[in-house]
Amino acid sequence: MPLSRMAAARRVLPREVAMSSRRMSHPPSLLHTAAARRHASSFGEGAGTTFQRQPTNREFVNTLEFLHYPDVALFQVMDEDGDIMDPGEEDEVMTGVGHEEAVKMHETMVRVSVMDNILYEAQRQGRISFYMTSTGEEATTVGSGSALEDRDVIFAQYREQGILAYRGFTFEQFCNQCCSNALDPAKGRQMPIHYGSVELNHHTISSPLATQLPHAVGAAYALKLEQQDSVAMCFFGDGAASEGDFHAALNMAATLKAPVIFFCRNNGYAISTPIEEQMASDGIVARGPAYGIPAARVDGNDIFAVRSAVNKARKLALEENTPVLIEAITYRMGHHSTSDDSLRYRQQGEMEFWKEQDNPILRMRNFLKKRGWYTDEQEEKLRKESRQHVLSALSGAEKAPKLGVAEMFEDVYDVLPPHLLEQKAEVEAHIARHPEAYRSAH
Ligand SMILES: Cc1ncc(C[n+]2csc(CCOP(=O)(O)OP(=O)(O)O)c2C)c(N)n1
Ligand SMILES: [Mg+2]
Repeated sequence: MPLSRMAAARRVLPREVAMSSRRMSHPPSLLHTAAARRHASSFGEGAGTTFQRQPTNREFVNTLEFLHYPDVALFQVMDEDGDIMDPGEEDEVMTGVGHEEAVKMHETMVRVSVMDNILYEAQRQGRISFYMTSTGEEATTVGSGSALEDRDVIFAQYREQGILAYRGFTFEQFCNQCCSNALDPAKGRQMPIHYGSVELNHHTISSPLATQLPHAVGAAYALKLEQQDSVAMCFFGDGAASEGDFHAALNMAATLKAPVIFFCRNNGYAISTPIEEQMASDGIVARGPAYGIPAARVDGNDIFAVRSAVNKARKLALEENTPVLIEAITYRMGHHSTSDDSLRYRQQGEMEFWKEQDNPILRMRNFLKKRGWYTDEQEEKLRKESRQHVLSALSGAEKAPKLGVAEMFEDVYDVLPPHLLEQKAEVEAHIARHPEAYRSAH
């Protein structure tokens, strides 16, 4: 109530008054305020029209109460042992996942985790310049992928390789991007892990935090105007939710009624900042209703809970033309990036504890084995094959040609502006002075 009361102080000037007042000598705001004051109640007749305070749906009370947001529970379908918690409701909560889809979800998570380990090590060996693993968070992205349609457009932060893998992005494509070679669709002009795919409806990742959120709202609004029957899916981290763009995006989406799913991977850290130092609110979920957006919190290590939540959010977004916010509680089981050493700010053994205690891949494996849908031998084989596949994709990507430095300056301007012409000449002169350091550049 206090929130809506604050909002009630705002008065709305009907369009006819706004139009006619322009012809009067009083400034419209003065005229409006004076007329509204005369009518202390919600409605009133004045200046030939009806004034109404917004929002209209409220009641008056005589006791002042401050609003406290209650802690929001986590929606869970499958527990840590891989058991469905409410078997009676299985069809409903598992949203029709059968043997084939469940195995696909599991195998995608395993493939991504194998790739993450190899590319992380590849950076340590100096073969690529940077990498970020999604270890421990595979269920958030693969579960989302399984709930969406291929025509839904994805806006990711940087730790969401799972959804690309689910949509069929190959190890070769991941490695070409990370090696910045000529086969990378961005022509090697992005840092590693800044994937993008036109074919898979995945917008290119952008490092400045939270910039993807307003972009996703714009895309969702366009999809709505074009009646595309698809949504924009926007991933972001708990840290990104502290950026101004987050708030602008939620408000814009709510007022434009854009079908966008805001999906927060709350993995407990923004680099070295733990969640409790980042915010005093009950996580991110509490912010949805503040903007008029339906919101839910799910167990992000439970792939069925994620799938079910995204599935329902998608329906809601399309049927009711509304944004939806999902907060998935998970845990970052790796360092922030290859530039980070998380042992400097989290306890020795913390990561290992979560890896064994609450690991989305172990949970899904338990589920599949209990159903007789998968064996340890199958997973071992998959891991071995995936390892070989990633290693060969990586060495292929390393050997592929790189594009010349001139490419850095192309595809943005039709005619290069003077400052870029100057920079281009500077780079070329530098390379000409040090040819031994730039053998692959031409
Ligand atoms: C505008 C901006 N500020 C700071 C950074 C540096 N930075 C990169 S990642 C990161 C933490 C983000 O944390 P979170 O959103 O929780 O994502 P996670 O890494 O945990 O997946 C920061 C501060 C940035 N990339 N962009
Ligand atoms: Mg985080």
